[in-house]
Amino acid sequence: MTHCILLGAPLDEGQRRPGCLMGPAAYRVAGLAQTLVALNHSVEDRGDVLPGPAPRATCTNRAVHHLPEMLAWTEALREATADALQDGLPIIMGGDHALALGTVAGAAVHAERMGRPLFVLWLDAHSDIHTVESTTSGNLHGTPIAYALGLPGFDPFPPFPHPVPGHNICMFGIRSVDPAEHAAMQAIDITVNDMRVLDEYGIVAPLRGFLDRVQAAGGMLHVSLDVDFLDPSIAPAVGTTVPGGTTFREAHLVMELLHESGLVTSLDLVELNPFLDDRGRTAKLMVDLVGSLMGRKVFDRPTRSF
Ligand code: 6HN
Ligand code: MN
Ligand code: MN
Ligand code: MN
Repeated sequence: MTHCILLGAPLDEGQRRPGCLMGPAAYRVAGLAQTLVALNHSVEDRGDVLPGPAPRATCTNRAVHHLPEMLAWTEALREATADALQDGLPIIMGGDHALALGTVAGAAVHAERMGRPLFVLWLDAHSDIHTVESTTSGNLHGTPIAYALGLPGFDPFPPFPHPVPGHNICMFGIRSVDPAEHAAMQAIDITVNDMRVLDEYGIVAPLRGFLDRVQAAGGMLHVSLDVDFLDPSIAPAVGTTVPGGTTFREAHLVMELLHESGLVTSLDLVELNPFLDDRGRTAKLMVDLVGSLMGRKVFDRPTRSF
């Protein structure tokens, strides 16, 4: 039994399409808490995180928008996530992916306190490794990985607390990478399992390889699940759809393997835009995936099945 702590992060300033701020409400309506309770977990919904007043801040990249708001969210989410980690498993209900600027930082603060290394599993169509300087869209939801790595180019932000080394970060589902992101990843020892890798090897071997490394290092594992990891045909409620995403069965398998590993210590649910949903199906699918991550299975196997 796990103590699950729900944190709402109703931010949508990390991109330009309004709607992600309705995400936490959609997860509550879709029965996230009830799903966890049905799996015998205890649930504490701490409500929505409230950012403090936005500080004055500017940067040289003219494309960047909502920088002061993002600074405020980052600080509030870092504190809320680090606090929640002391009491249980934080599940951050977004909100666009810029929320991970704060949640991964909070996980890093906690991991450092515990004297354990932090690992990050990034389930996304995008690599989100722009800096505040390199982003051409100006949308800061494309930057949290670079921030977590402690890369330069985040001047207005506080330095990332205890940067995560590249070899502790693993990406799955990648199929949209901008030129500056591509260059950044060539220079860093980071595991990029793009769709080419999944097509050739399937999802199991690459994921087990990463989880074995987390286990061997005694690491904490932060999982960041972007709705666009999934194929748009099954998860339409996202502003940045990219064709060729993971299937219903692949995504559930990822969650089941994560459950079996027992390694996950914090979880982001990001980029859900309920305004774009089709009768709640994406919100419900995301809740179902959390169910698999938290131990729901079709059949409990006493021995082996084949
Ligand atoms: N996400 N690379 C594009 C950009 O605007 O920087 C897309 C970012 C998508 C962000 O997946 O959370
Ligand atoms: Mn505190
Ligand atoms: Mn993302
Ligand atoms: Mn994405």
